[in-house]
Amino acid sequence: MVSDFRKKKYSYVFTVFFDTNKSGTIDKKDFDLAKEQIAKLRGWKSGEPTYKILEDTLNQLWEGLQGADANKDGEVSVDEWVGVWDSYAKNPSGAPEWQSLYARFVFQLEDGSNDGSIDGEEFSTVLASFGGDKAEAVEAFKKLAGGKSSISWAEFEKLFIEYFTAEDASAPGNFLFGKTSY
Ligand SMILES: [Ca+2]
Ligand SMILES: [Ca+2]
Ligand SMILES: [Ca+2]
Repeated sequence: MVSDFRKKKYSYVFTVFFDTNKSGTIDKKDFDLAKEQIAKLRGWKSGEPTYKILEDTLNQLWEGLQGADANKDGEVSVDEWVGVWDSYAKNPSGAPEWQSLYARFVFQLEDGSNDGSIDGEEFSTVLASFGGDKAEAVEAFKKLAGGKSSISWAEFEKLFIEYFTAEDASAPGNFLFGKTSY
């Protein structure tokens, strides 16, 4: 049984970051659109190595995510999505590879300066590019980082697990996707 709180968190990531064309389900088209959005944000052009890495990573994520398509209709519905993250919450270390790939992908995407840590500006810029509220993301980062100016990959990794597993509304990981309340 998935609690309402976790369901809201999972659904938020579904709607804002995965269902990029807002069709109500996730399929390959969402990944193609995400690729264009991210490439535009970073100024990466088709044919450049950075663009190729982005493309390969998104393809790997989509490939992995298809394991969530329980009824094999080529799309991942909200219910199917909630199901995979509920399984993740039960055993994060035994989760399918794409879920940890996704954590690394978000970290690297947000670390725009590529210095191994994410600061509030980097965080809020990326979240706003996906349609999130920038001011809210700045506030969320403060809670996420516990008052520090940046977070490392080791910290991010723990916060990522916390986002998808925590039932406690005050856990810092809840702020990982730039929202201050659910
Ligand atoms: Ca979609
Ligand atoms: Ca499906
Ligand atoms: Ca950085």
